[in-house]
Amino acid sequence: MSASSMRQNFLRFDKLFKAECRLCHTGKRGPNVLITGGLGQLGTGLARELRARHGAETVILSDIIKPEESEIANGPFIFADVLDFKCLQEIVVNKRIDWIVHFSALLSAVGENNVPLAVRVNIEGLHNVMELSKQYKLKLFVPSTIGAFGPESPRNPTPNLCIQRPKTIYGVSKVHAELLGEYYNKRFNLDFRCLRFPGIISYDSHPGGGTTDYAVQIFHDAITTGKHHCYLRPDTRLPMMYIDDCLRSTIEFMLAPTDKLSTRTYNVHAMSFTPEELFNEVRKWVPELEIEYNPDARQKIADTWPMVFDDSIARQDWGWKPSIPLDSLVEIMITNLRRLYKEKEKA
Ligand code: AKB
Repeated sequence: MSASSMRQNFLRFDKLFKAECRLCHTGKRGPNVLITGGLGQLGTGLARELRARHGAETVILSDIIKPEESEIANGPFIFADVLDFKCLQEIVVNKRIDWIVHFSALLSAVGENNVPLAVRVNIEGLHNVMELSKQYKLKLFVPSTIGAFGPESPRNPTPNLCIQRPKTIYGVSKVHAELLGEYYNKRFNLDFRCLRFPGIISYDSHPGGGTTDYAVQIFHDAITTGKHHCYLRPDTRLPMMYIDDCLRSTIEFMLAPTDKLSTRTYNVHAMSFTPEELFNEVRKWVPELEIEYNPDARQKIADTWPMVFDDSIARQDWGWKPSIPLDSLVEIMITNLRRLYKEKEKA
């Protein structure tokens, strides 16, 4: 993104944030935000973006795992188990929380390996944050996913509203979240907002056990071993997005005026590629990279997911537009990972 469009985005967010501040406790600063599952792939990045605009103290990262020094260097961190309603309630009250961003969840591949835990975290945990958000009139963001669709859904493209019969516990839990959130919105006026994300690609944080993880791992392998073992077939097309677009979509959507929203759950799209297409792009930077395809259980999951997302409703309603295409994504990943691995070597 160019410096002038970054500046334009910043000014636009700033105006929307000021409007938001009139609605919450914090007077002139931004809303107080609690991020659950904050040490996963998206939490620290979102905290960094929000803190840069409105001060470190306004965003509390939470998780049940012990943070690295670097993850807590720039603002508050607190232990929070989403299965413990009282623990969450105490944080909401004591820290005067206005928004919850509920990232805590088991993703598609790990969910299949531990269904009871996925049910607890993804469904019971959601019930806790939803009930709390209703009681304390918080704004609640819950990410959904391309995994909320199944083989009966149209797959190229997948519209915002169509049949959803996912075949993973992750997908089932996300459809449950979408429906319950929309119900709480209509029934109790809960300000529930939900984006369906594609596979998210980032260099400074790791995805935690999804079906789209290969699209991050291939970059690490390109720089370290020069060989990538891909667990999907070369022609498996899936929607993907660079993390900066994902975080920007979250902030823009959270700040979108209510009267612009014709629904509470939106598809967001950026690009769509196969492992072979990604491999060919990465090889422009690392010509010696090799790939071997050994499809495993994740292939079965990917075969039921959308190939291309139709996000026209998000574009129409609140102006969603991705800004990072595949070639830029590959350049960002390779140059930053080269730098990070060099720094690691020196340390
Ligand atoms: C997964 O692969 O499970 C996630 C997702 C697409 O929601 N990355």
